[in-house]
Amino acid sequence: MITGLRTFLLLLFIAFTWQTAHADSPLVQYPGNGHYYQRFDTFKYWTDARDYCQSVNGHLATITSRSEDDFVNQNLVQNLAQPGAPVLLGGTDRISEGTWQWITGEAWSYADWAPGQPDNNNEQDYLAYWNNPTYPGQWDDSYGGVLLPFICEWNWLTDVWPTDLTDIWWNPNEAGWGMNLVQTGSFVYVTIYVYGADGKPTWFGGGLDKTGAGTLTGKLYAATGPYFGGPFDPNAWVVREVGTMTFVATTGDTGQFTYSVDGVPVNKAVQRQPLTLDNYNGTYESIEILHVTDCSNPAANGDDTNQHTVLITQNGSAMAVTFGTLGLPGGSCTATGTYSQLGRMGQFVGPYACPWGETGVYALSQMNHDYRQFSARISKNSANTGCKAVGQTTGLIEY
Ligand SMILES: [Ca+2]
Ligand SMILES: [Ca+2]
Ligand SMILES: [Ca+2]
Repeated sequence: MITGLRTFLLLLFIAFTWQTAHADSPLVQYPGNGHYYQRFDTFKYWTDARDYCQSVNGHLATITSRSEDDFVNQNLVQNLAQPGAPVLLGGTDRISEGTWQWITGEAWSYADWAPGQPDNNNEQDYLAYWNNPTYPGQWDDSYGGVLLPFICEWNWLTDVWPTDLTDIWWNPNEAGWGMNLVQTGSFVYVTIYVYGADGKPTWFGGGLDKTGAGTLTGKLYAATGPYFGGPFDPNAWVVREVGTMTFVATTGDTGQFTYSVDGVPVNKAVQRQPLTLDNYNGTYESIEILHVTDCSNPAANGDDTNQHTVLITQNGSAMAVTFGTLGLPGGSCTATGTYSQLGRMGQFVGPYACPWGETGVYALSQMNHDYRQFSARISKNSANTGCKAVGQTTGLIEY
């Protein structure tokens, strides 16, 4: 009995902390610079938070003025963030102790340290809103090895989670129903095909608008109309609002879809439905835009644009990607690994090696192929230089 109660309380506690841990803030825009900000309450280490913001095409927030500071603090931190949990920002002094830098390269011209901070207590190198009621809105140097909430910043709304959700989505354990998403810009049209209480085919539709990074919301509609076997009488078409829907993209390939029809709530985990494997075999003229961090030689950090010839050989899920680096001796590097695909989007990951001895891990995600070109997000981690490159690439097939 005691054990049962304890288990119940433990489960209750887990459920409670899980829920609060995912109460991400809404997306807010600061009129002063037009930028967008969102607080994420899935706790991460600073480097993982930095990588996450990059993966959704933003950056850990940089606070470069009193007014930006006040806006972000008042809308995302004070009385809003989880009590006692510092909120990570995109500043660090890990390269040179005491020399604080923004990860974007913006000038360090403004700071709002709490009294006594930064104190580098036991090697603190990462900037955070302290979220301490004694020092409301002020900053602390915090730890890289503690899981904390964080704030991403985007310069443009079109940058906020720029995944193209267009695909057929389903739950692989529930074959027989599904939904189509068709995205243009930050708008997504949804068609859900399910079954009514009578077991007959039923579909709902409506539009979703982006309301946060990876979050879209909208109204859901049902329609009745003339029998398909007869003449189409437009006056017989009747549309009725039945509820609301929310799609939360948990990754580029998975999401949580919540909707209601006349008060009946539905909550489903969905993912892109596997259709076929695209054929990437070919030689491409490719451009990649990379953001490079963590190099043991700090001078190698920064933004990088490269033009490559990329050779892709593919046999089913076995894939090799050879990428040349213009201006470097020794020719090209080759990554050998596995390709997989859900719906329209593929991914590849494998170790790479170069003739000059460099090795590392090369990954492409959100790969999209449309006959003569491909696009993908790219990440490349060098075992030799420590450099981590994250960015985007596109390639046009060569004749
Ligand atoms: Ca900023
Ligand atoms: Ca420090
Ligand atoms: Ca400190």
